[in-house]
Amino acid sequence: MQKTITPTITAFERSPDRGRGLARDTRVRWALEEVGQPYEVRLVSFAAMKEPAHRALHPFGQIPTYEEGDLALFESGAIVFHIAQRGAGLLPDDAHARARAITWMFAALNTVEPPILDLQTTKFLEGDKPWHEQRLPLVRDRIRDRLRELSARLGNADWLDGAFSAGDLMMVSVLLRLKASGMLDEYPNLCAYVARGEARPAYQRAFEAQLAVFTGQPPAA
Ligand code: GTB
Repeated sequence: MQKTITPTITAFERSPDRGRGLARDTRVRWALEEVGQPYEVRLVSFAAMKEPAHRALHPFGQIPTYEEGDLALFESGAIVFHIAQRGAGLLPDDAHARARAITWMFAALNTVEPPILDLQTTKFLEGDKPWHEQRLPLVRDRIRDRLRELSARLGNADWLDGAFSAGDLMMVSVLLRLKASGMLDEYPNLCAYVARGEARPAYQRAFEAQLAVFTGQPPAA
């Protein structure tokens, strides 16, 4: 990164997944680790997220946020993009390759993540609705459409467009939310793609740091 100011991000004080990588600070931590930027974390409770002080940083009262000097950002996509633009290794130098990597970030957030979020919503917030059992297969089919298309595009490649980029970081982050559903298993190349992302040392460090909030154990140096 160009600046020497250490950024501060926010993360859950208590995450429903107990720090196992599903909350969106993981992708921000991962991006920071990829570019070698040290960072600080401010943990926030669910109540504090809705207080004016936090809403000044995040109008929707959520995590993650990112503060760097007098710059304050919210939205994990915007934060990862900012980190990728400032640091080295997440966006190619070639202008066209860079534009394509950014396109994949948007594809992850705008095209692939929405049906995956629908699955979480219907599972956890709509389970008691009389139409829940009818809706579930429709939502699953919409996810399958996207997975089939993504799988076809990825083919046998390691990453979506040449070298690993912020586009892959975002796409792997989005797909990780499907692991527990078993739906990824239908697409072996996507499973391998996600595993490649998870195997990256920067991802491992990000995961361990988030988990450490819940275990109380500092991540291995
Ligand atoms: N579009 C925003 C972004 O990408 O930054 C969405 C941010 C968002 O949804 N933040 C969630 C949040 O703050 C945490 S990540 N929720 C609290 C609230 O809205 O009051 C979503 C999330 C949370 C927990 C799990 N989990 O434990 O499994 C997974 C995902």
